[in-house]
Amino acid sequence: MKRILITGALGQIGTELTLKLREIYRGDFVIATDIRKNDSEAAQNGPFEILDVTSLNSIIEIAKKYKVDTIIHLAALLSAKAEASPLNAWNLNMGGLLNALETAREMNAQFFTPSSIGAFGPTTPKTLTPQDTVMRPATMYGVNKVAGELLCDYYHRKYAVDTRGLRFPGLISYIAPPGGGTTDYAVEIFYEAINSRNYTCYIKEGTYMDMMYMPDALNALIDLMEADSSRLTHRNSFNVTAMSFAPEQLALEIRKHIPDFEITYKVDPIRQMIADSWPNSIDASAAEAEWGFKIEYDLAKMTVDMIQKLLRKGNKKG
Ligand code: VAH
Repeated sequence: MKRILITGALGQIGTELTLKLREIYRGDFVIATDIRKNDSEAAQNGPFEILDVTSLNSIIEIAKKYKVDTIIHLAALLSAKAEASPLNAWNLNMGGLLNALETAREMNAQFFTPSSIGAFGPTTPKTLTPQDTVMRPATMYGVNKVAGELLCDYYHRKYAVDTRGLRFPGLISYIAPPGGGTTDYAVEIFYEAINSRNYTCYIKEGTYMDMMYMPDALNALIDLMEADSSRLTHRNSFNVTAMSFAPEQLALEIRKHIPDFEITYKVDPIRQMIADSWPNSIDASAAEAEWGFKIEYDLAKMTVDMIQKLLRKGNKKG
């Protein structure tokens, strides 16, 4: 029986992952942790601990208390917040990751942490970005992600920790909103389309970025963690994607369901700089070949589901 510790469990990925893992495995063996508690189901319907991942003793203490054999490390600052506060980002994104890896080594635990398309930079081939290519990111978040991938591979090579990771694209979800990312517009737009029929987008027209609906992201994470280790040539981390679109294409898809929806633009230069440094589309063939990565939601199917679920939820954030 898996005993899973999730850090950053009340964030965009963690909130839904915690609930899904408690459905798949016995709920009392999925320990959610975050820097503070909230009233979300993830914090209420199973074991929860306050955890600051920058404290090695704290994470080891919780791991030993629950005898964990799997660590899913999600606690991190996303790209825009990291660019606004680079030293804090280094401390949390790298210090927290090192502590989580040290804990996995001590507990002989399997380990997952997400990388991102943010690990690529302006000199990376922009179309169908290969699994193995130039990675010289122009942001602190990207530096953290590349260094994180290398650190996870190091812990696998040197200490035989079973580390695995995914280079996630922008993730779109209706349960917990993202916080401080560059791709957040692709989530905010749905709330505003329903609320006010208008969205002012901070990313300019024609800016393509890879995206994925959260159900596909969670399935990819679980499929990777359950994949036969002997099949993995790569580990940290796999390119995965479901779609690539620019803001105007998402707006067009939303207008098929909300005909009077209007998008306007007020570009945020920092997040535009970040987006411009990332690929337009990435190649996920290594993930498909090595562990059978597949997706269920394309842009049309995701848009229908997002609007239906937000209307049913009453369109409140969080
Ligand atoms: C961000 N949502 O925007 C995250 C993600 C690829 C984007 O890493 O920072």
